[in-house]
This record gives sequence, C-alpha cells and structure tokens, in this order.
Amino acid sequence: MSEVLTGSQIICRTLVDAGVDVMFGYPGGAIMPFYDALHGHPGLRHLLVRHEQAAAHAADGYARASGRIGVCVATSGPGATNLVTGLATAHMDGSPVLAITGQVGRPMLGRDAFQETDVVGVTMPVTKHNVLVRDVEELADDLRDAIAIALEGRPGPVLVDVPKDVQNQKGEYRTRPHPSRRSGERAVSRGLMDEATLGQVVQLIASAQRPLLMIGHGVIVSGAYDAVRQLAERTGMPVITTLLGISAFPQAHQLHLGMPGMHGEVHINKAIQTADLILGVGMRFDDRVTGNTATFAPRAKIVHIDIDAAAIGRNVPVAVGVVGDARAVVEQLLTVVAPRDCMPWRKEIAALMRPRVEAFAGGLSPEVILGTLAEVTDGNCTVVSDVGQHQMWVAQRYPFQRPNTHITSGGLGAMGFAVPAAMGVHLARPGESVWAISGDGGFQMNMAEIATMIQERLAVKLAVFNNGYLGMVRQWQQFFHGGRYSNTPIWSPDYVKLAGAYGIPGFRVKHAAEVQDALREANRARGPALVELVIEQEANVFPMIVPGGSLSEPLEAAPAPA
Ligand SMILES: Cc1ncc(C[n+]2csc(CCOP(=O)(O)OP(=O)(O)O)c2C)c(N)n1
Repeated sequence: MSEVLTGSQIICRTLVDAGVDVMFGYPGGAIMPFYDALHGHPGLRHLLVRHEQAAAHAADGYARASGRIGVCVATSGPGATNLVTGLATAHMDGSPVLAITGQVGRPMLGRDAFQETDVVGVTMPVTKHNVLVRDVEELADDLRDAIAIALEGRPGPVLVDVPKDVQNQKGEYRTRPHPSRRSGERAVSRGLMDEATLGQVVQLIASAQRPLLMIGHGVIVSGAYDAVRQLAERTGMPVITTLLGISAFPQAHQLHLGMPGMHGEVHINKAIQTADLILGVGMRFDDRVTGNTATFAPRAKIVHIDIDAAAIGRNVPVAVGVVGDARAVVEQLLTVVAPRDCMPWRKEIAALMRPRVEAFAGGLSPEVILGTLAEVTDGNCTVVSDVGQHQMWVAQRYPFQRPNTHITSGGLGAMGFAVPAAMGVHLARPGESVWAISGDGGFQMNMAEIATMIQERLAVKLAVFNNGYLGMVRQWQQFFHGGRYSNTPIWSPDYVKLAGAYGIPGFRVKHAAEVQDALREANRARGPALVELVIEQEANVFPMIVPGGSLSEPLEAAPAPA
C-alpha cells in the first residue's frame, strides 16, 4: 500500500505503525509542521514538558520501564541541544530512546540560519545512530531503521533530524512489514555459546571454590530474571547486583549479597577480592564497580557474558567472553550446569558480614524512610532515584522485590533525572505507585516538571531528601578536600509552599514518627504529591572506596582531616 503524505504525516504514520503511542516534547519553529500533523493522529499522545532535557529523561524512563522505544521531540537549535544530557544518559545506560528534532530548511543548512545547530554532529558521541533526513522519500525508512537500531543488541538512543522543508514535502508512504519490530518492542538476538565454550564455563562453575554471580542491567533488559535465579539456586552462587542490576534479583533472597563497588558493603567487596570465579552477566565492570582495576578480584577468573562485544575485556581481563543475550546464554547454561550448594563459601561470606554503619545518628534515617515507603506502597512501587547520597541509600537499603522496579541514572550520573524519568515510568505503569526520590540539589534542577505532571495528569510522587547540601560532593569535600565546603551548601524554597503553588499536597517531615503518615497520604493522593524529608545535614554514605582505590580498603568512617 502506498499513499502520498507530507513528511510530517509520514513521521506520525511511521510512529503509529511502529507501535508508538506516546511521546514527550516541546514545539518550536523548525518542528511546527510535525506538531500540526499531530492533530490528525489522536492515537499519538504528546506530553508537553517544561524543558527538553525532561522530554529525553521521560522518554528514557518510559523505555526502561516498558522495554519499548521511548520517544522525545524538540525543535532545532536550543531545543535539540537541550536533549543532549538525556541522550547521553540513555546512551550510557543502554536505553532505547528515539529523538526527533526539527532542523532548518535544506536551503538554509550551513548558513548559520536562525536556530541552526548541527545536532547530528553534536549528538554523534551520545547516540547509537543519528541521521539528517535529506529527502522525504527516505524519511520513513530512516525512522524505521533508527527505531530498529535503538532496540537491537545493547539498546541505546538514536536521533532523526528532519529539516522543516522535508516535513512539508510530499512523498509516498509505503508500509514496510517489519514483523519482529512492528510493536516497537525489542528484537532479541540470541547469540549462544559453542560446545567448547559452554563446556569451559560449566567446568569453571563446577570447579570453583568461591564463585560469584555478578549481574547488571542486561539481566533486566533481556528479562533473564527467572533464568538467573535458577542458575543461582542450582549452583548456590551468591549474587551481586550492580547499581543498574538492582531489582533483577529479589533483594531479600538468601543468595543475594547486594551492590558492589564504591558504596558496596564491606563483606560484598571482600567476597569479590576473595572470589576465584566471577560470572558477570549483562554488566560492564565499570570503575564504580571495580575501583582500581589493577587490584580488582585478584584471585578470580572472569567469565563475562554481555550483548555488547565492545564491553568484553574493556575494563578487566576475562578468561572467557561470551557475546550474547543474557537470558539466552543463561538459559543455555541451565541445560547443563550441575547442582551444587557452595555452602562453605557462603558461610565464609556470612562471617565477613557486620552490622551496617549507620549513616545517621538517629531519627529520620534512610532505613526508616525507605522501609516505610516499601510498606505504604505494599511493594507495588517503582523507585526512580536521582544522583547523590540518597541514590546510594536507595541502592543499599530499599527492599526491592519485583523485577525492574529500581530506575536511576547509573553511567552518566545525571542529576535532575529522577523527576522527569518518573513521568515516563508512570506512563508505562499507570496502575502502580511511582516515586521519584531526589536530593534538594537534583530536585531543583527539574522541579518545573511538576507543572507537566498536573497538565498531563501524571500522578507521580516526589520525595526530596533535604540536607541543605549537594550532599555527595560535600562528602567528598569533607573527606578529600580538608573539609572546605566550596559551593555545596544549597538553599531551597519552602517545598510545602511550592507544592501549594502547584496545587498539590505537600508534606514536611522532620521526625521518624511523621514518616508513615506523610508517605501514606502522599501515596494515596489521586495526583502528584510532594514529601520533603528534612534529614541530618552532614550524614555520609558508608562504606566508601576512595575513588580509584582498591575494593580491599573501604572507609567506614570519615578520614581524619589532613
Ligand atoms: C548534572 C550534574 N551536575 C553535577 C553533578 C555532580 N554531583 C554528583 S552528586 C552531587 C550532589 C547531589 O546533591 P543532592 O541532589 O542534594 O543529593 P544528595 O547527594 O544530597 O543526596 C553533584 C553536584 C552531577 N552528578 N550531575
């Protein structure tokens, strides 16, 4: 079938045919034909954000929560450049986001036209693929290819830049059957191990005295939860979840240890330093996990399974590398791996455990806040955390039970992520509680999105851990810069009044006894609600590995001033 449509109509039709029904964006001159064409496609819901960065983070949150392509739209120049942080976030964390940007008309390209920015050049390093569409006849295929690229293999962001005159140009629209991709869902490539490699990995698992299973975001992306759990239970291998792997394994499972690396518990990092085998699945061995790679897991052979060939051997030397989908490869392992229980090793790790170093002297502790949140949401909650100390407390202490219920900016560590990303998560999971947990710094970066939540009816819940500081940076200044707090004290508005200005319920909590009522009422509210948690100002996140240090040398208290 073919019809003659304008470029803008072709964009809409291609999106609809790819299964897209929602997008986040902000209009402007160079993208106006597309916004006009939206009138003809009521099935494409467009949510108007307050800043294009939020559109990209929201599309990312939607993509992470749904496994489908997340779409954001911006005009040329400043609209497009405002997307960059969101695209870089999605790029680092492997999230399938499609950005559609308007561009100045083709005759104006390269002439410093009003709002002309070479956005393909600007976003080259932070996208998996990008393209400037030069003719309407190529538009549909350029979009389809971009969506397919975003979803295949290690997912990632793509950008399609469409000059204004191409949006107005008429061309033929042909539907192209794309069976595996029509729904906008991820096409799984099922790279499997050959017999020799499979035998090698099975032998390594059978003969190891101290094996560990270290799982990351790839387990969530590929839906490998059941397979990984079976592998752990069959072999008794203790399980470590990276920051982005959190919630890929039940937090309270007896084989679950927790998060490794810079803010990993001491016994977890010690287990890594003692292990003789690490089976890394769908993770990158990034520097926040490994510390100094020269001292990382000195006794361990590493088997690394990842969909991204470039990740294997990049940071740590591997004994066996397997390029493949986490679920497919772990399921293949399950066909042959023999049962064992690793009891002596598990006891050895248990003996290393000690009571957690409390971040707060008392009162309103992260345990109380996060434990209560899990309780009042009855486990039916996705937590979207921002970046900083609160993010680490969530990662260390929230009792995640269900898969993919922890969403955060891991690789880029982009403050301001949580509030807009939570809007995307909410759209993907309208029936569930979605809580954005931010610090007072990160919250102030994108709090303008409360207006979006109201206008678009998104019942996102907002928790602000207010310590009056850019806490994580203040902690580094305390530890490593002689306690000189340079530009980390940060003033906040009255958050309860702010909530009032937006017409949403607002709560200020200063004492542990007030936590439950505030969180419960906010959670129960029909629309968005905001809870400010006034926490101890100079609390620190422990344990901590000094940046670039060895996992064997954790800090469990602030170092003495130099
Ligand atoms: C966009 C951006 N700018 C700067 C940083 C550096 N940074 C990392 S954590 C942090 C402090 C965060 O403070 P806040 O949001 O108040 O959270 P807290 O650490 O106090 O929990 C900063 C400034 C960053 N990660 N992202």
